[in-house]
Amino acid sequence: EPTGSTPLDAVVVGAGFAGIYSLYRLRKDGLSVRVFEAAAGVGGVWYWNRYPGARCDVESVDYSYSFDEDLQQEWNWKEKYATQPEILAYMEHVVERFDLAKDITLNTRVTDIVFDEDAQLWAVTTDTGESVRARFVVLGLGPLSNSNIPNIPGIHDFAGPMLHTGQWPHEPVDFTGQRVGVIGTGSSGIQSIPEIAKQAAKLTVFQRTPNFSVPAGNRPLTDEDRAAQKADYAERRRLSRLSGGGSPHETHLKSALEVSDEERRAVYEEWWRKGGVLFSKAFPDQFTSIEANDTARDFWVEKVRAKVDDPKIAELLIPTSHPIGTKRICTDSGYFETFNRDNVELVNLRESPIERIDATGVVTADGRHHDLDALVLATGYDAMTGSVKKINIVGRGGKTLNEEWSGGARTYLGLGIEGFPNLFNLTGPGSPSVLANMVLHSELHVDWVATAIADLADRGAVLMEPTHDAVEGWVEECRKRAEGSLMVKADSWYLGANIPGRPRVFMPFVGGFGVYGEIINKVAADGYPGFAFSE
Ligand code: NA7
Repeated sequence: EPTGSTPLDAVVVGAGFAGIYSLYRLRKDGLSVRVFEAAAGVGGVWYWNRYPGARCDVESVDYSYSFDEDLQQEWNWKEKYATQPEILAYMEHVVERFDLAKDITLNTRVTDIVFDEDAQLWAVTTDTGESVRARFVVLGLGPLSNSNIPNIPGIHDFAGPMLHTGQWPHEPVDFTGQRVGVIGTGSSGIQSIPEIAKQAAKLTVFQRTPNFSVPAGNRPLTDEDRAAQKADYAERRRLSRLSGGGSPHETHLKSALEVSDEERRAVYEEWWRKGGVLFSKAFPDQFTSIEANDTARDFWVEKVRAKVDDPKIAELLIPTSHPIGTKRICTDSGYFETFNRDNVELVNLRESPIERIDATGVVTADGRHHDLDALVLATGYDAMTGSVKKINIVGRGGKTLNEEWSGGARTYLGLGIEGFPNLFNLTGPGSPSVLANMVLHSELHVDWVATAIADLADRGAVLMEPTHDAVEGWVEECRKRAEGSLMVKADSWYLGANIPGRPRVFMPFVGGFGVYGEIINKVAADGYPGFAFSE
């Protein structure tokens, strides 16, 4: 766009759940909007994460948009926990249903976002050479979108296919007859390992840190299930918005330490049956009291020991490095049982770290060469800030966002950044996004931003940005809340601890999705204390 032509109202970066809804909502509010998406299709992480077994750990009925009643009544989820292809199909359906594609430019990566102080506009440049100007920038980059490729000596010498779970090829990968290695036992490893084991001639799992995982309890949904869910949707959404994690579930009323052993056991059994991440939310003090947390851990350990035939392997699979739930608890379908198979070997990297990778496999410190035809990297992400940092974002006074965040991410309410007026970072640091249902969280953020944009016009202002004190206050609030919980006791990606050299700052707001929503909506209702406005 030549300088001088009419600027857009808003540029949205990313066409995942947050970006798609941003386009829908801002366009509905009468704004001119363009979305840029680096991938060849919409979907964000659900476009990329095509690894076998990829599935959401939030129930499909909850992990879907609430903004349109007809949409939520008409869409039929097939399973309790949707697979990646089903979620992607849903997102494509939403784009088509609301005629969004015409404002989405695919195959286009935003490289620079630079604030022009004289024009009071953002200049957005892409890798296809396009340049546009806009009053507002909405970053919907996703907190888990920048793959972490570990810096293992020789990794690029591997001659066979090397696949990161978050950049999986589109053509289905067939491991039949192959010797496959998987590095990493986080959610992505734990979901893909059972599926790969079924195909491969031999599967070697390279485990540095074991993880807690609970059976998903997935099942197909019947017509009756769907009818019941839909009849109750309004109430389900209401409870979800008040809840800690964005799903309609409440913990037991009493502490894990107040109830009898029998009752505690019964409660854990019930939540184990409910499946997955919910297990860390059976009692209200599981994240604040290590004694309470230990009761959940003991129950979990007993369950896992019963699943694994070889007691020595069972012990290797039991985490000792962090309290249960302080890294996002994983959700599986037969993960621990997979280690009972003859074609699966667990390599304990704590005892014998990876020394190097060569053309034909992985060499561990004990001198073993693990021969491999294919290597899967389930090694996670430079989380929460990784994708933001890849873009050259320059705010007031020529200061880059990377400079602003060099000591760790700093935001006000997880939405505004000091010195970056009219730029909103969705579902990132300072928000509870990664601890919550990302779809409802995206809606919460986008609705807040849309309201703020409308309110800005109403007060006759052009720019809004958080004050220094407001950012300081929010950073401190997030720090205090995190330190009051057990969440800081794990070397997790919440802290950036998985990426060498990153400052250790606990990034998410741990006070709960409902509490967070109340805080940000009250700020809006009170006229945006903590934001400065200018004309
Ligand atoms: P995670 O949870 O970050 O897991 C990454 C795994 O990869 C974890 O087991 C790491 O071990 C391991 N890893 C990373 N680098 C290495 C090296 N260099 N050597 C050996 N092992 C390594 O990523 P996921 O993709 O599984 O899940 C991300 C989120 O997506 C998940 O929490 C859900 O919310 C959805 P470590 O623990 O660092 O010792």
